[in-house]
Amino acid sequence: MRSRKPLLIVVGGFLGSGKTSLILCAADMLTRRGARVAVITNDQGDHLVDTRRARAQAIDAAEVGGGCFCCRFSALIEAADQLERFQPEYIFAEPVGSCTDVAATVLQPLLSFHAERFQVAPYTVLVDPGIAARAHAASPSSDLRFLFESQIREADVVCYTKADLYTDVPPPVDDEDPPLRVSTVTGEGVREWLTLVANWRSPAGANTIEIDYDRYAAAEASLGWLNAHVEIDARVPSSPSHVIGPLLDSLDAALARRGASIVHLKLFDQTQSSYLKAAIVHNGQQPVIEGDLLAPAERQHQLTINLRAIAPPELLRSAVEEVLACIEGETRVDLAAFAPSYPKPEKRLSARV
Ligand SMILES: Nc1nc2c(ncn2[C@@H]2O[C@H](COP(=O)(O)OP(=O)(O)O)[C@@H](O)[C@H]2O)c(=O)[nH]1
Ligand SMILES: [Mg+2]
Repeated sequence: MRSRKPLLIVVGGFLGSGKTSLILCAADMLTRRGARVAVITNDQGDHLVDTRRARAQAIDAAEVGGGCFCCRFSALIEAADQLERFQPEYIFAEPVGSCTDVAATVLQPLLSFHAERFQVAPYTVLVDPGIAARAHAASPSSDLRFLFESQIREADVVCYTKADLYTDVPPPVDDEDPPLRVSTVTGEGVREWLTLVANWRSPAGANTIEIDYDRYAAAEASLGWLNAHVEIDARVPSSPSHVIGPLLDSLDAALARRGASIVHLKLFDQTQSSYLKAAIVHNGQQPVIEGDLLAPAERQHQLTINLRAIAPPELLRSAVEEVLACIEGETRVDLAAFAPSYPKPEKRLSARV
């Protein structure tokens, strides 16, 4: 029997800031200590790389597709219900990276209507210093900069990611605390972050913000979104790296040719015996690979593509269809390309003073 309510830890931050990586690293740490951990992933569409990644790591995962947690709050609660059978002690929840106003539309409703079911951890927002530098270099009137800064304003805990890549310590967010820095490559700061959120004694979700929804909607709508699931019956047996490597390179090139700025491109290939994931967070980046590079060659592949870019959705569709047409073998493609719709939260509550 579980002795206490599960701790629900919501981890937000911009697309590609490192949310899934931190959650899975922390989940691994907790699992090794004998804790039961589950994850709720979230996206505007279906076929999520993040869910496949969690399950590949043997972590119980449920997903909320078709809209952010804010707009699908009841689906978030249903996802937690589904996970109940695993009796998790920790549930990590990752809102879509283009989402803001999470404190008022997720944390506050959780505290007001579901406090008997969950302990609610402080709202952590992750900041990739590289993305932050690009956001700050953008014009103050840029919608994406506005989105990025709104996310930080509503955090209880701001945490800088990829400390292995960015060795300069960022300046303190306020006068008191040095900012928290984590790396899922070296493990730096992950235990400290977990200790902080698990022992938080102040009210969670306290920094609800006032936000112009028209501007928020415009920022989200400037992004093109594409999710695809592709069943491949390859003409000759191929390893996942032989499927994903050339595909990512040609997709990067096809998008650059069309003038599309990649915000996050993730490819995940699952075969009978293994998986491989490759991702980039801007055009021309050296891909970050996870999984089994030496996996055996097989004919059957289940490929998932999640692409977010500053470009119209139809342009993303044409780039992806162009590269998929070059796969040697039979393919069955289920693809959706769209721009996120106007955010309409199910519930919205400001923090009580
Ligand atoms: N070097 C390095 N790369 C990281 C780290 N955390 C995440 N990444 C990479 O950054 C990219 C985005 O990470 P992801 O967790 O998918 O971001 P999310 O979109 O916020 O969930 C992926 O390619 C990760 O491998 C880190 O601590 N160090
Ligand atoms: Mg993610």
